[in-house]
Amino acid sequence: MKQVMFLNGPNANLYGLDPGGSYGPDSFAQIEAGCHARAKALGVALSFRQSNHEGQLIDWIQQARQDCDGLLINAAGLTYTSVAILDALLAFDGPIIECHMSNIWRREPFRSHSFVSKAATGVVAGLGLRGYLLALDAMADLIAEPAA
Ligand code: DHK
Repeated sequence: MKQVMFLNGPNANLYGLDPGGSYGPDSFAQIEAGCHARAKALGVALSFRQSNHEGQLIDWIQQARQDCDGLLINAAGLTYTSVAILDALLAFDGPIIECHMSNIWRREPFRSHSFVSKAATGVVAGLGLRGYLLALDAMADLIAEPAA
């Protein structure tokens, strides 16, 4: 079975606590459960993780080099600051999908420059949980074995 890792950065654990805010009503636990259900339906093994710590995220990206066929990442606030996360992503050989709950280009100008995008195969933003599920669909396609 193909393996994918979905990494979530700082403060993603707070999603859903401000339903009127930028990230919508879904809690992090609901997002995680939704992604696991979609991965199961797609026949893909999913490791879904969150950390508030840059070094932990980098360790997981490096681990994915050995364990995973594809990587999805919402680096949250580190998207705009972390050259170290970009460097770790550039060392990953498989497809990478950058995800954001909100439409980052519709928000403050400082959210318009993503280091992660320099390593990403594609980007999904602004669609909340729906976007995470679409990203998993796309990843399953990207890592599928070519038809014999
Ligand atoms: C999540 C965050 O925590 C913010 O720092 C980013 C991203 C946007 C999101 O939309 O999921 O700016």
